[in-house]
Amino acid sequence: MATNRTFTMIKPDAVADGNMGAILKMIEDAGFKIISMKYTRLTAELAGQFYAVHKERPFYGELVDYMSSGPIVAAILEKDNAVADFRTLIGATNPAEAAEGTIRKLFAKSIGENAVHGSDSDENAEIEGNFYFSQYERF
Ligand code: IDP
Ligand code: MG
Repeated sequence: MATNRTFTMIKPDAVADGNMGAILKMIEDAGFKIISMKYTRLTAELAGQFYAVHKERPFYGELVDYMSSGPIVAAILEKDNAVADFRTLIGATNPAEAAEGTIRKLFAKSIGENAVHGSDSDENAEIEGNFYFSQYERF
């Protein structure tokens, strides 16, 4: 059964480009409540851990370098059907394939530098939220 939480990151390209506020506004306007939020930066080691599921993929090194290249915003979001509805809001991984009006269509530069992360399952939403936030930071 779908739960009501997902996890997101506003990635380094979007923060560097000054799109943090616009993306948070889109998230709130779409009905997501921000449960936990952190402005932080991953080391390469932490980025490697977060994306360990992709370590055999050819873009893994590039992804780790990019995700540790500057500050990000990490957040836990709440809404009915959160995981699926958030994937709809952000659009396809490759902005060239993302639907009009999605966050990636509006703000992503490329398939790699694609502005936002969204969890792909309830299970990963919980794992990813726990990666960033202690039990005292999850409301
Ligand atoms: P997702 O973020 O839409 O779930 P995934 O396939 O889980 O996409 O890939 C994780 C992240 O890895 C993407 O968001 C993107 O930043 C990066 N990535 C995915 N595919 C490529 C690629 O072909 N080249 C470079 N980076 C990629
Ligand atoms: Mg993914």
